[in-house]
Amino acid sequence: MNLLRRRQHVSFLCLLFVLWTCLPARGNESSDADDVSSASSATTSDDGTVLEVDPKGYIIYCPCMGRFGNQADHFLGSLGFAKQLNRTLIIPPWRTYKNVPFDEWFRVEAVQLYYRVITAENFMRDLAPTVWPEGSRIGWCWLQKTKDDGESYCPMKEGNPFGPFWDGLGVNFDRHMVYKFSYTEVDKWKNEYPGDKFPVIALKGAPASFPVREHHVPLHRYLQWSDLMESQANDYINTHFPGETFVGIHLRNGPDWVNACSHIKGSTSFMASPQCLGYKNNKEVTKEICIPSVDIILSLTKEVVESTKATTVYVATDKDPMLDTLKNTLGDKVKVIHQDPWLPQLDLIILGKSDHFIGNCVSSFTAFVTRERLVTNKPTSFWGFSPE
Ligand code: GFB
Repeated sequence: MNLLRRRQHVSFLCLLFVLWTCLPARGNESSDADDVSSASSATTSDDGTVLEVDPKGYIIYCPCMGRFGNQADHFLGSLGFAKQLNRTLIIPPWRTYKNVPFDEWFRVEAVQLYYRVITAENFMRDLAPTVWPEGSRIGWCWLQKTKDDGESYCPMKEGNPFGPFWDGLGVNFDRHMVYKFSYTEVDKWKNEYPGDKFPVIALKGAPASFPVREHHVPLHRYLQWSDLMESQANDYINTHFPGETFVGIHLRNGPDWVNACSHIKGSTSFMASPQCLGYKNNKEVTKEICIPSVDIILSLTKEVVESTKATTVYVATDKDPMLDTLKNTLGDKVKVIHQDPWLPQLDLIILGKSDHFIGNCVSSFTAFVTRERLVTNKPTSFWGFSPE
């Protein structure tokens, strides 16, 4: 009698299990059972290399806010977040008018000194077929949208650059997940979204703040230019001002900037301004800091050229290099050079190498150079701002 009851109980459990495995994916969540098993094994790449799969899972995001400087800020925060989550960071390509693989511009090996990372291109080629196969791809967002028929969804691929970014990696999403926690609530993320249940977290935007949080600034030491980028910048220097002491200046003066600076309205923090004003401060972001006058630019450049005994001024700008005005002020003994390079990143590299750099405190393009120079211990000044 007891045996019969036990058999009935076991058959009932078997029936439940069969029904459960036949059910379609539940609501917002994924059917992760397949992904879990693959996440704890190794896989083989096209060239025969055995790739370890990270059982703790992966995280990727679309660098879909702003241009390069903004994306670099987000990269540092996302790297820090991935490490706290203990998931491998799938490094997204940079987003310009196209996807630019991270390793075209930077050394992946340098980032790997800090933490586990893999480029998105390598992940998609070598690991996605087993760890994140088509049919199991969940798009994660904070705010969902609702379709006309009332169904809600994460707009992962809506608009530019979102759609082209994921298309560039060959990713479509099968389901969505609305996450509940902020990026500072790391323990909640870990407990609620473990790697065995959710092998890949693919976020609509970067899991990071803009501007970069203060404790993530030092991570910039792991952002090192690729040999190809370094050699292009060095070639330029060696051709135009080899061995000279030079001052690098960043003039952010295009129409988008003039417009942005009209919104400062006495705030104490505006875009990348913590790079000069600090993260905890009550000083105002003045008009002179955001969009310095010609007088400010000329007098500070002259002062720094004289104090460093520089023989060259390298001007980087998105619009007006002020070449004639600078040449008139600095005289014949100082070369004033403006390259307008095919890649803005070449300006960044050269500014980073200058003996003294003067930048725009509100710009994240400047902030990239500022952080690099903190790492290399080189001096930086800002238009319209004196440190005391
Ligand atoms: O880098 P970024 O986010 O810095 O965007 P901001 C500015 C972009 O303008 C750069 C170009 O990525 C370059 O493409 N650019 C700016 C320059 N300065 C230079 C320069 O000296 N040389 C070269 N070659 N190119 C934010 C934007 O810019 O400004 C936001 O990210 C928005 O989308 C806001 O437009 C007003 O922080 O300066």
